[in-house]
Amino acid sequence: MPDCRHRTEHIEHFDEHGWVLIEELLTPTEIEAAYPGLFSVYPTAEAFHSGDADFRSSGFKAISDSPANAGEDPRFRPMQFAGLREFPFSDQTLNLLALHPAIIAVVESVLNTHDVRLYQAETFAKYTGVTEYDQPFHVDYTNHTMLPPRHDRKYGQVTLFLFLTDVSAEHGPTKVVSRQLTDDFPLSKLNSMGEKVDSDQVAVWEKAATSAIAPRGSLFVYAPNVLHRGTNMSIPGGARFFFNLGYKSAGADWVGANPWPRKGFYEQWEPLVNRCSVRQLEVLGFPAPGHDYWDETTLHGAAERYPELDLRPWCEALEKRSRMGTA
Ligand SMILES: O=C(O)CCC(=O)C(=O)O
Repeated sequence: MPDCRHRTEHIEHFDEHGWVLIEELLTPTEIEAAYPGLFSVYPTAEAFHSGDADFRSSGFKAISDSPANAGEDPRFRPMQFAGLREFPFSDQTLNLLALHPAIIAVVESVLNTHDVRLYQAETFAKYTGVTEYDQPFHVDYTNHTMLPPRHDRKYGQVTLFLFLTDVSAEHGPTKVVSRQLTDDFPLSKLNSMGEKVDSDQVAVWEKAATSAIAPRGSLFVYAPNVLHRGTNMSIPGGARFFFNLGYKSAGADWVGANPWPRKGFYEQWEPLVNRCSVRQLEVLGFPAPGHDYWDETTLHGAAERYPELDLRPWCEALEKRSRMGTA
């Protein structure tokens, strides 16, 4: 069922600036329902900073004193990414946040099509003191797509941060710059591997940047050619958790990140499929009921692979096509 919680003004803001922050798209209850799953993957801020031995904390300490992690200048450091974990997780409530109908509705509006796909889903955790989280301004252009994005919404892609905890000015909020200020700037200079940009230019962007500060449940949405950067976590004993999502228009084969078929052998894959609606499965890439892929054999094979999945919508669509002589 469509669950449209955003407003036209949000999409207008996205069209004008290339980004929008939709405050409290999901409720605190919806977000907190995923905390048992989230905190089976990560230590809470309190657990992490307590200093107690904890297997969930070890990845954040491994190379934190290496030269690659030293200094205070804004750059990309390996430890900034220590908190990335790929979907799907063993907790289905956490997984289903990535496919929440209200998020799919935002993506449909932004990309101006119903035919959308989730191509990336990773949770991200940052803890004060693990590293200097300040990054240079960059766009996500090179590591999400092999080709430059179009300026209209055709073949679109969009990155979204679903805030799993509150983000204040001290929680290293993302800083973002309106696309209007960078429209004439070559993308290759702005990607994360790009050339250094003149410091006067950076100062102009810094002054114009907005910090994405908002409570848990908020959704920060930005286009692949929008300049942004992570900032340092300064809150004592703090942490920030978010779901990093990438959606694209179906058929944009030059855009991608996490291939879901590779997750097919994870033990959490089948339970996730069983919990998804038809629409959520379409967004993961299952052909819709009535698609030409479905015939007696593929339906039989799908029933064998996912014995608990209710395949009636696909069966009914095939029967209808058979009656009409189109199957
Ligand atoms: O943490 C953030 O807010 C942004 C991170 C980011 O842009 C990146 O790691 O490339």
